[in-house]
Amino acid sequence: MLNIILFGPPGSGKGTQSEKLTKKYNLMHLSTGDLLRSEIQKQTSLGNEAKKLMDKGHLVPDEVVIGMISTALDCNPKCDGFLFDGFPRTSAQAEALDNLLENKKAPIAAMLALEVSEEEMVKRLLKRGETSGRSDDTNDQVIRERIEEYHRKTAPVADHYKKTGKAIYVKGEGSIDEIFAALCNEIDIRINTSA
Ligand code: B4P
Repeated sequence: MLNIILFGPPGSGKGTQSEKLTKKYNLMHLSTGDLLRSEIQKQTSLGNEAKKLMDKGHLVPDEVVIGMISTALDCNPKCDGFLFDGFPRTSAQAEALDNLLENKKAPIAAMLALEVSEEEMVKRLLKRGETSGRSDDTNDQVIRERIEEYHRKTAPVADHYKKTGKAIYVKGEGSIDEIFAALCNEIDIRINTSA
């Protein structure tokens, strides 16, 4: 089983690269952002609560997203591996993920972190907001708050993976194909050394 985390600030290309990586390595894509937006679309009580926080650029409570990931892991017992996109985003989520994967005896192989400048992220998200209909992508202030929230709560998660040598940094600026090739190169190194 190959379990990979795609890590990075909002607009760094996690969703974009996840689509390509899951196809190439036959992984199950688990995006907490997508799972939350699906709840919002269905207008569940969880979705309605999450929307209030997401529209302000804040994170959704840990217990909500951990519960979603736990359910998704249980529902897919036979897949070749998981690509975690946008999860974990806090230290508590990282610890919960370790525990969930320990039960499966399939730890994280690598945490691939995309590095992108703040101005580039803001530019990309505002551009996506023109067509995506995502309310968190249309307001410059909300985008800046998401980036602040990333520095406050999410950036420290990298230390969790640095301790075990699993944090790998990849340049997230350039063409989508160039970045994809760099990510594949890092994954292939891990696959070949574990074979
Ligand atoms: P997410 O859905 O995870 O989304 P994101 O961080 O905004 O963007 P992502 O990084 O995937 O976007 P991408 O670069 O692919 O989170 C949304 C919200 O959900 C969070 O703010 C939070 O409130 C909540 N949430 C989610 N997970 C949570 C968790 N675990 N805990 C608590 N709360 C959680 O795309 C951006 C744009 O850039 C696209 O338009 C794309 O086309 C473009 N792009 C990508 N690569 C490019 C490149 N190389 N060059 C030019 N443009 C590029």
